[in-house]
Amino acid sequence: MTAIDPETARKLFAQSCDFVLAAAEPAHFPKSRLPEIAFIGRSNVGKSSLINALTGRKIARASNTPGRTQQIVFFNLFDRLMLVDLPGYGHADAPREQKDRWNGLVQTYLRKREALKCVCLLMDGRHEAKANDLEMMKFLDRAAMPYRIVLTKIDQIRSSERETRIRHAQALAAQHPAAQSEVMTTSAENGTGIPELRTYLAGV
Ligand SMILES: Nc1nc2c(ncn2[C@@H]2O[C@H](COP(=O)(O)OP(=O)(O)OP(=O)(O)O)[C@@H](O)[C@H]2O)c(=O)[nH]1
Ligand SMILES: [Mg+2]
Repeated sequence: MTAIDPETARKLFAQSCDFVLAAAEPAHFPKSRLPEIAFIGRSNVGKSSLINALTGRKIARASNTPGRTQQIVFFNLFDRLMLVDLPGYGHADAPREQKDRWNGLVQTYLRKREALKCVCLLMDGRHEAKANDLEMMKFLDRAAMPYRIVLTKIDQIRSSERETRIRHAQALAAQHPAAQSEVMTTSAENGTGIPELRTYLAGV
C-alpha cells in the first residue's frame, strides 16, 4: 500500500481500461500478475455500475435485471491494476444449481487467487447488511482476505441519514478481523466518493 495523491489516481483511472475475459470456471482465470481488486456484493447492489463510474466508461454491463453478471469478468486498467467484477449473491430467482455453481466459482476465486490484493464489499447504503452480506464477511475473515465496505447508491439516501448509515457500517467492520476500518460511500449516479475510491485503489 503506497500513498497516492488524488490527481495521480484520477490520471490512472483516465487511462485505457480493457475487457480481458469473462471466466465461468477457474481454469479460465487470466494468467496475470497485476494486482487485483475485486468487487463483490448482493445482486443489483451496483458492482458493474461502480466499475463504470471508476473508469469513466461503460465497460462493465450494468442492468436492471438482477444476476446480470454471471461470470467473473476481468478488466485490465493500463497494465497497472486488474478490476474484477464478480457475480452477485442473493439473487432470489436463480435456480439452485446455478447459484451453487456461482458460489463455488466465487469462493474458489476469493480463496485461491494470489494476485488478489483487496476486495471491495459493496452494500446498498439504503439498507442494513443482509444475512448473506454477513456470511460473505465471515468467509473473507476466514480466508484472511482484506476487504473494505463500500456503501453504494448514496445519492438515494437523505443527507441526514448518511452519518447513521456510515456509523453502522463502521461498527460492523469493527467486528470483523479482515474488514478495514474505513468505510467508503459512493454514487455511480452522481460521482460522490468516486475520487476517494480511486485514490484508495490506486495505492493498493
Ligand atoms: N441511484 C443509483 N442507482 C445505481 C447506483 N449504482 C447502480 N445503480 C442502479 O442499480 C441497478 C443495478 O446496478 P448494477 O451495476 O447492474 O448492479 P450489479 O451489482 O452489477 O448487479 P449484478 O451484476 O446483477 O449482480 C442499475 O439499475 C443501476 O443503474 C447508484 O450509485 N445510484
Ligand atoms: Mg453486474
